[in-house]
Amino acid sequence: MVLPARNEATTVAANVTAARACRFARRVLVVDDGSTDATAEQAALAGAEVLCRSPGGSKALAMAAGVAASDAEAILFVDADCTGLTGAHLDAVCQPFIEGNAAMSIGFFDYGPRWNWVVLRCPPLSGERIVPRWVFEAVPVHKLDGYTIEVRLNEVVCEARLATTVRTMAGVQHRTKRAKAGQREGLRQTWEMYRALVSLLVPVGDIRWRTYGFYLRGLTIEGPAPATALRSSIARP
Ligand SMILES: Nc1nc2c(ncn2[C@@H]2O[C@H](COP(=O)(O)OP(=O)(O)OP(=O)(O)O)[C@@H](O)[C@H]2O)c(=O)[nH]1
Ligand SMILES: [Mg+2]
Repeated sequence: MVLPARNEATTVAANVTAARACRFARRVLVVDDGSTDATAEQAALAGAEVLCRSPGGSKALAMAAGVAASDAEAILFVDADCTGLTGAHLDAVCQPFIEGNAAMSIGFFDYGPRWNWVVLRCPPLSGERIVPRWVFEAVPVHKLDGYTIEVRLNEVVCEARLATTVRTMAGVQHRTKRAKAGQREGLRQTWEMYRALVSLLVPVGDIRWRTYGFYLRGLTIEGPAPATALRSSIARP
């Protein structure tokens, strides 16, 4: 399991605890580059292995470093700024993957009944997802660019015509950039993130959007992941 984290001292420990409680987690690896707060210390105290890299990276590069440091055949990525996340949520996200029903299984934040329906049917940008290692490694190095990594992972899965499952993680949200950096700086960072995502539309052909037809055909929307464990038929590995 890989958690990219930069300046997430407020939430990283809770997310490491959730990650460690996931029944499918073998290792919990936090990749920190350039945090100026106590992210690394908090992560280690909560029981994660912490990989400290030099500043100047990006979310995508941190994820790549986490994958490189692991020998797992499948990687569960979890953002370190989630709130309300539990091991049971992560178990439920992993379940369709473990059962062989999906090549990529994704957990979505809980936006409430009206919006969840819409969000679950949009191309997923959520960081909480399990993929086979080869899917991550299939993203060319020059495309490991910050916040666009989720779109790149979607693209690999779509191109290979593989199945995806998505589900809402009940009660899970995250600290927004505005909560972390203040209104003005947070809005600037959010703008930069969306600018990077929209710029994927140009030049035409960088992302083969028509593959989303295959995504939707291979998509299964699962019931919400509960915050506490339900009885499951999956044996603990
Ligand atoms: N190591 C590392 N982690 C990063 C970097 N940038 C973002 N992250 C982490 O990646 C995760 C998601 O980043 P966020 O900035 O919250 O992005 P987001 O959730 O897509 O966007 P918001 O909706 O604005 O919160 C968080 O755990 C961040 O700490 C980075 O440069 N290095
Ligand atoms: Mg976030």
